[in-house]
Amino acid sequence: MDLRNGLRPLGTTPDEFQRDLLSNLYYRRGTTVESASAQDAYETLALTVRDRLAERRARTAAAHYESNPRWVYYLSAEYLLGPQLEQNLLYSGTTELAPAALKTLGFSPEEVAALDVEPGLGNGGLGRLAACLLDSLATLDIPAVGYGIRYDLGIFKQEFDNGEQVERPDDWAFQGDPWEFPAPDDWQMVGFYGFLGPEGWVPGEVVHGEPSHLLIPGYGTETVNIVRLWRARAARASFDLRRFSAGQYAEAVEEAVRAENISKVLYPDDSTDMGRELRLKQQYFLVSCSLRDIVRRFRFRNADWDDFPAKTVIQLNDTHPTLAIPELMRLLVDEEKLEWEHAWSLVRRTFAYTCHTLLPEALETWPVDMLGRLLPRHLEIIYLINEALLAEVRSRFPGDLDRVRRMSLIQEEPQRRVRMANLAVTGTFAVNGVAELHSQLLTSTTFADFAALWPDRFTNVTNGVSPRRFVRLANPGLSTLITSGLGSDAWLRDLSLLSGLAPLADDPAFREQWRTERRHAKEALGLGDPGAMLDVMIKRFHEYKRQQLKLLHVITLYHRLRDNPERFGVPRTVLFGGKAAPAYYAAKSIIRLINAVAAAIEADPKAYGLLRVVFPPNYNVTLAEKIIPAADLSEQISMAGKEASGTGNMKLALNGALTIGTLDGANVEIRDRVGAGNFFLFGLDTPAAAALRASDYRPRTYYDSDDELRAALDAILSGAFGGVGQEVAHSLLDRDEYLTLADYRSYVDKQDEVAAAWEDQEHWTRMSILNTANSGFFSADRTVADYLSRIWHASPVRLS
Ligand code: B1H
Repeated sequence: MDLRNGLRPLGTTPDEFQRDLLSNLYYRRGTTVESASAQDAYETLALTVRDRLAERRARTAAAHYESNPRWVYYLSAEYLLGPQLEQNLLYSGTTELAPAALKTLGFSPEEVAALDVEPGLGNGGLGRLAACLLDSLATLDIPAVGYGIRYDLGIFKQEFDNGEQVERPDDWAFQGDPWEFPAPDDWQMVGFYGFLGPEGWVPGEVVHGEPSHLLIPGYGTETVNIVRLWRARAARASFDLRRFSAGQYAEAVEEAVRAENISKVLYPDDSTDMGRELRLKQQYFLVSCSLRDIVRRFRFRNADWDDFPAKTVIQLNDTHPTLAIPELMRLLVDEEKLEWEHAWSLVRRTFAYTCHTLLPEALETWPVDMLGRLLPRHLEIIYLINEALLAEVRSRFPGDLDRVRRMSLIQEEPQRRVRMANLAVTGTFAVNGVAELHSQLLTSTTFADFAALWPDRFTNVTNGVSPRRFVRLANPGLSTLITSGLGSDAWLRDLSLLSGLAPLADDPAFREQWRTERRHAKEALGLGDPGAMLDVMIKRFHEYKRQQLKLLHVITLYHRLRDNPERFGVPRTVLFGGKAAPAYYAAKSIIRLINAVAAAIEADPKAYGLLRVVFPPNYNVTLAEKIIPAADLSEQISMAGKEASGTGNMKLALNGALTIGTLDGANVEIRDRVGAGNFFLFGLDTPAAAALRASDYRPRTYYDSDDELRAALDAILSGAFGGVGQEVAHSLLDRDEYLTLADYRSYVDKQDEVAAAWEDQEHWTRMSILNTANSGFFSADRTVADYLSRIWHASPVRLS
């Protein structure tokens, strides 16, 4: 097999791999075996693996160019790609070659893997979903590019100081990033501020966007796609030599610093828009660079703008990249001189929008003043789009002024603000929620008015996760067992094949092997007693997710064991993992209280061997891959009607954890598939929760009438946990926005059923196997297939 231009493919034998490793050590790292550090070994291995993917990338790019296909462009402010080394070893088929080759350099695979820092360019589920979709797009051979921002500092590193969360900067690329290909010559220019003159927008500030890309290989195919990440640079050599010479060192670099601040840091807020203007600048920076790149790529093979929608679909990952809509209008009308209506018809057929929330406070809006100052022409375009929208609303619903007010792209009170979600719905041909329940609630509540106007625009695409990363890489032992149970590893590319495990749930020998693998994963995690049930709640901290409900249960268990240790029952390790937004005080209080309760239980000899709370800091993809395979019980306990989907719920079920959960997000679909008998359901459903909230909800009535609940809250209030967390208890008693007290009894009783079920390990294992067997639907490959058939309509291009 020859590559284009007569290049021969890199070798796949151990000798060839080792020779390439040494050659990279000498010629690219510039060092020798004798003086190689662990970092040298890591980077050399990364380069050797990357080269093998780069070769496939070259062939993928050639095949894509040749076929001039319809492209899927994914615009996202966040990507949580996870550690790259093991994945790229697996996908390039070199996993077996690496250990021996490293040995010649004098290093073990473990010490080298420990240097593989994950790029934490996202907050949580939304960023990880983006990474899973790119993985599946490549696996399904779809021509696709992800666009994002190359933040210098990713999501903060979480540490605990006296039980309190402290945030440390995450300079993930401090040592350089061996996986990245910088492409500084593909820079784009981005304008901000300025004024609208007779010739149009004259920006007052210009910065450069410099891209680099990471390779996104498909599994079991030769396709290698890319994710292109933009980094902000000062537009010109902005170093002020005169000032520097005069000793004004800070002033000398002021302009460069201001420009480069745009891609300095990921905003660690996953519910409200903070960071204000800089955040808005980031959003426009991403959009402007990416659209120019998309247009440049369109022009390689196309000349006619009318072909643009047929060749291009741009998916907006939530509203963060929504400025792409007015930006493309600006490019077409102001620069390409298309008529407004013509341009609008192209734009409306190009974009699609995924909404990821139901929390009203998470729907982005931007002050008209700020947006108009930063992007005067875009505000003007938004006004023009709004005029047409409101004219359509008035003609469809004459006299309905309230509807016009609700649907307007501009909110008037208490401050004039641009509603990004309304803009996203108006400027796209498809809008999807991320789970069945979520999509239903979007059309019946959040976007009810828009659904009445444009019913066909709305659809659902239930989220999914990468089975390669979250089963094969995270859980190699269980994966081997699954492969032997199914007689093939084809499940890694068609996860519905997992259903073939169902009959094995009745096979005692298979159940024994299943338990063994799960125990190994628990031992590898090394937290808590491997004989205890591992009960995990891993996700961002938010009051709607209700870590506080889990904590009340822990305190109740603790009280029971203190009062009656002989009758305690099942030993448990309760594991929490997750970060709180730095300015989200209520969430940080819950973290501190969890750590205080953990310490109190740890210090009490009565709890020894029965109950333990562990909270490893800095939950991220790397840690998730260790925790998920070890988990027995998956906590999915958000207030019904609040969690859009969840994806941790899918990862845990796929690895054989049983779920205790509410009817929220994708929990509903998980329960439908794994069977009600293999799922621990509790709590109010969405209509009941909404009704209770709308009524005169009094959390204190639950406190007054439930002895165990009262004891748990009283313990916090009386200072039993080092005097920490009183504000958490007060907020529950006074307001309890997320109905924690209303769901407490149902939750605790259901947990008692969980404990009883655990006592019968044969039955539990059966349920565990059935969870895995029936979760094949939650592959991100299926999610991408749904996006393809409902929204993208793009076709695979395979390498010949
Ligand atoms: C989700 C976000 C999010 N929904 C704002 N919304 C952000 C909102 O930095 N910000 O401003 C960042 C993130 N993230 C999550 O998306 C949902 O809560 C989950 O339920 C869902 O599974 C996930 C993926 O769809």
